[in-house]
Amino acid sequence: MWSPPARHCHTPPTGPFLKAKPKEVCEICDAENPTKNHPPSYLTDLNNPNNVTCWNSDLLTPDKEGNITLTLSLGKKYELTYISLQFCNQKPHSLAIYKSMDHGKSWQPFQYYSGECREVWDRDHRVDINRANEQEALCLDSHITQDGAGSRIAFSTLADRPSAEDFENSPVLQDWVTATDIMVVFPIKHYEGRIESNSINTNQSEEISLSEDSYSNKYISVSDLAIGGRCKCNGHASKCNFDKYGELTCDCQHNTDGRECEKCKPFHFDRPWGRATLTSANECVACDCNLHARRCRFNMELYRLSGGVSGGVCYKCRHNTAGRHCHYCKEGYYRNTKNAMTHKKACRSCNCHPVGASGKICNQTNGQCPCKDGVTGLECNRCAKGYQQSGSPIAPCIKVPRTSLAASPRRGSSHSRYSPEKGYSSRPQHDERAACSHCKKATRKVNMRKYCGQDYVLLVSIGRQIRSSGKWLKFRASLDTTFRRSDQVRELQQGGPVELWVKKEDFDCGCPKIRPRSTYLILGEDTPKRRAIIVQKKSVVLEWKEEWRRRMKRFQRRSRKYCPEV
Ligand SMILES: [Ca+2]
Repeated sequence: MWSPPARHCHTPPTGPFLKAKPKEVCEICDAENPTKNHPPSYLTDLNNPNNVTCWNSDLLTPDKEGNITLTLSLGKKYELTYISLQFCNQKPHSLAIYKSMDHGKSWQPFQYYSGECREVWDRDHRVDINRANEQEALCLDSHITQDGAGSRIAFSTLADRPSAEDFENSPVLQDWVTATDIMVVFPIKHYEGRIESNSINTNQSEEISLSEDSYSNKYISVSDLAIGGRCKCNGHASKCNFDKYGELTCDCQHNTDGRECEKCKPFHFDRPWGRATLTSANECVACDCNLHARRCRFNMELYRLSGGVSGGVCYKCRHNTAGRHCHYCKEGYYRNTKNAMTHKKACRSCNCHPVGASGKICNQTNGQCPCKDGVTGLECNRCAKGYQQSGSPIAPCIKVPRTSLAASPRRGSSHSRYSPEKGYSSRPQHDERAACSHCKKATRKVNMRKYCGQDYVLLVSIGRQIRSSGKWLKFRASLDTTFRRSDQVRELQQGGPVELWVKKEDFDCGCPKIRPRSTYLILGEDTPKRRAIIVQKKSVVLEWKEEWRRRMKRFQRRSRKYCPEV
């Protein structure tokens, strides 16, 4: 940008005791000679009034084309408050200040100066700045018209901008004052006329005197270029440091990142990035992925739907989880409630049996696979009661023929054509014909006769097994509904705890078939045991279906008439 001018002339300062007007002195520049060079470093050295150092431009000769420019790279984004230039001789008639926000790729005007704005810059002199055009550059002539302005031209970036009072809330002005580079342009064209009126002495002597007509405005000479501003960190840092590449970078806080803290740190995308203000730090917040994801993104729609609480969406949930927050198990897996959702083993494989199940996807909450007809078990790996293995992969379990029901279902594994690797196993309740021969044919239906034939009819929820003593298995239970009252039941509290006793040999044979955490309709006879409902030979135990309730209510109403006695 800068090359040493061939020759410079200046008028030495006038002392108070010197009456004669000093003569202009010209000298040949010499980059090697510290007293005769004028490098750009003199723009930014310490501005000492007793030893003024000046940067000088090329001579503004008529044949010169283009402009004299001074560019300054700030290296990163700054928010500028002022730019000032101190001139060594007469202030130039015209100059322009441009700024770049993209390290010099593009430039936009910041401020113009000229005695003839229209002629030199094709701009109106001093347009009004209002809230609609706060990023418009002004063209001023104050540096010429105002007396006592001295040899300094100072541009205040926020002067005359209406939103300056509320700068923190004005993205337009925050953008306006932001710059990575500054360029000052002195248009040569403007000097042409004057240069022509002064011939340039080509004498090679080192010091020459010229006419009194000042020659000093034929080159630009600046003693000080000062720029005021702060490292732009969007309110998220209190200082800038040099990073490992030697570049000035904000010391970002509030989980922000980037040279200007202009974005959120990785994995902190639960809320949109925002500039910190006087009232809010606008901190970036980490995504909630239950420790199953390392990456996430922000979704504005979800953020709005949540009422401005959370907009993070997790990427690539691991450990067989799924969902925005990796908060449930993916298809083919179900929740292992023994572990917290954040645990690596929060989800278990469904492991649905390839033959017994009609699909591979189980209930995501309880792990129940979809079983084919007659198949039971969480993984659909055995035949239900009353069914036996068929050997067909389409209907692996078929109903046991009625004739054999009273006895015991045949074990079908001996006929099975399944390979052992597939592991399809039958776990019949009745292994030995003799062992379960005491079981009578199971009742499937309750009629008025059966209803009347028992002391009580109760709806009982079975809890966990408590202990087994001798031949009895005991379960914790609660009395849900009394459809038919008896002497024993009168003393039991509705909804209160009772025990259910079943003979171990009956339970093992599945007569009755009782599973914990299920509800049963029990028809039975009073026993001397006060707090226990004892399942006996004559008892009827049926897994409860809610659609039976109306029928039970009807039996209850009719019981006075139809049942001989209570
Ligand atoms: Ca200087």
